[in-house]
Amino acid sequence: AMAYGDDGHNLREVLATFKSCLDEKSEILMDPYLAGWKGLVRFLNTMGTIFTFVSKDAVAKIQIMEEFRSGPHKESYRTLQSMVSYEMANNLVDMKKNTERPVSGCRTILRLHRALLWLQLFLEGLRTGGTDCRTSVVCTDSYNASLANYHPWIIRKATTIAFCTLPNREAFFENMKVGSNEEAVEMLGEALPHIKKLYDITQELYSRHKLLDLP
Ligand code: 1PX
Repeated sequence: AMAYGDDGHNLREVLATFKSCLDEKSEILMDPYLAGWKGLVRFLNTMGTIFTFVSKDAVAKIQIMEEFRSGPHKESYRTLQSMVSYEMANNLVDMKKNTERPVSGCRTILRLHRALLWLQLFLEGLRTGGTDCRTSVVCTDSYNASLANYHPWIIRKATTIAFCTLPNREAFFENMKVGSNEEAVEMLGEALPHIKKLYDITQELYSRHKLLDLP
């Protein structure tokens, strides 16, 4: 398999993409937000085929959003804020399950938003964990504190099994292609506040519009 970073990408660049999401009005730009997720999926694809079920779902959601971004209302999907205004004003958001409307951008982004909390917790755990910290434990704890609350039993089970295959912290940092362990820790310390900010702004936006429980 091609090692991560061979195509000129590394995790530093991926996380920097998230940093570039905020515009001058503190709105979250859709294109770099999706580009950030695509970079994470590329990284995930180097972690073994056991994670295929995860990357497939992430890719499907990215594609839904890319279709909105290239469709007739693409300007309305320029930022997360404009998406929420547009879909709410045009009654495009399904508040109940099993209705006939097509999937909304709001519910699709909500899934990625919840995954962003997992990412934040996981990276923070990697950053502050000792050299002998177990990444599978850090990953499971982060998952249980975030996404697991929204997943059915079967997904939680599959996810927990896949986490057991994660390499140790050193190999993980090696795979990130950002230099020494110390440099990886420093890079994470620089990137995490930006990810947290994106998460907090989206959380506030969704909470204000009562969108946090979209089916
Ligand atoms: C240095 C760390 C970088 C690691 C990068 C990993 C990027 C992971 C990208 C994961 C994106 C996951 C999106 C999941 C969205 C979701 O919750 N989907 C569920 C609900 O969707 P629905 O449309 O039905 O309402 C869906 O059921 C999910 C199915 C797949 C399981 C998702 C498990 C996510 C676990 C977190 C990622 C683990 C990767 C660990 C590798 C270090």
